[in-house]
Amino acid sequence: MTDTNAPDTATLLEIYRKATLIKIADDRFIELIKAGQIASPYYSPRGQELVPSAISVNLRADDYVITTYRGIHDQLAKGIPLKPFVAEFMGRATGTCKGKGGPMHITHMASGLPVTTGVVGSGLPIANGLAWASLLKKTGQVTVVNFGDGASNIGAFHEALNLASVWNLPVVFVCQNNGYAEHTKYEYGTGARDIVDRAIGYGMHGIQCNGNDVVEMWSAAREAIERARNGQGPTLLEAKTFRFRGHLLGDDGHYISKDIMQAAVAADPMPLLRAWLCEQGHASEEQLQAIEDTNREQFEEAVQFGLNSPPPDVSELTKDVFAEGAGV
Ligand SMILES: Cc1ncc(C[n+]2csc(CCOP(=O)(O)OP(=O)(O)O)c2C)c(N)n1
Ligand SMILES: [Mg+2]
Repeated sequence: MTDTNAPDTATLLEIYRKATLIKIADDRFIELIKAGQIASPYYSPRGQELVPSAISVNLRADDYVITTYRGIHDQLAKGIPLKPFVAEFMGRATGTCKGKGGPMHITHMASGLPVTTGVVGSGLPIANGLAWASLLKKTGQVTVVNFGDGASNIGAFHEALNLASVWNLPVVFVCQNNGYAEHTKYEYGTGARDIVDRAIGYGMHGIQCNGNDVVEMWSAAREAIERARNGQGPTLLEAKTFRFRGHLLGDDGHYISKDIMQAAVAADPMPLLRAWLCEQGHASEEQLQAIEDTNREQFEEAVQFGLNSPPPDVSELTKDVFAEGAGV
């Protein structure tokens, strides 16, 4: 009998494909920024790859994912096309937002990525709006909104959870708890022992999982997404994880103790997943290598596409500012 609480081999390999694509993109963006080929602040998701990879295999193409400045993992996992994605990151005219959004505001409606925002916590009320529209239109879409542990201390988090509960909205609130908000450790800024405990106060279903464990993350996401899809309302899903490269590129991590860092390195989800897939007989070394090679090739094609694309023309400056028909 198939164990419905565990992902099958094809699903696991799809999660691995997404996770390695994120890791490759992360390494390459850092290289390009350091080489002066991209001018941008950069918030690395290294260490958090499995969270959106295991979530998105449970989503429909038309489901929505909202994310933040630390969002390339969420965007790639949802399936944003690589060339316009990289071009947008570089601020080029061929990007998903014609180069006018840049890395902080990458959106792509066709991939179900309507909002990326740098304003901490602001994605949550927007998720409610999208979910409310899906309910009214009876589309069956689910909205997943990603945010950090720090964001759970912002007013918008609490207002959004309350309203989502009252209106029984099809939203999954995914807190990617990486233990830090900028350079502030969780315990210094967060009163709740666990973020998932905050679900109780809003009468909401809550799940906590190890976001770096592929099976735990996949089944937690599946449960939350199915509940939302079946009319059982929202879930607060706390995925415990870690970010290896600090808050933003250039952060030397001096505020993270050696012990914490050592434990995090030992629990790095990427080498662990690779070894586990082989041990469990889901794939051979060669198969996994082939997945990585294909990802690397495709990402590099996208990088070259971006580098060879022009910046937006100055005539674009006043376009796309107001909705058509707004009469301005
Ligand atoms: C409303 C608002 N307040 C403050 C900031 C500055 N800021 C940027 S990131 C950040 C920390 C957020 O931490 P967390 O929610 O844990 O997300 P992580 O960066 O760890 O993914 C802060 C305070 C902001 N962008 N928006
Ligand atoms: Mg955080």
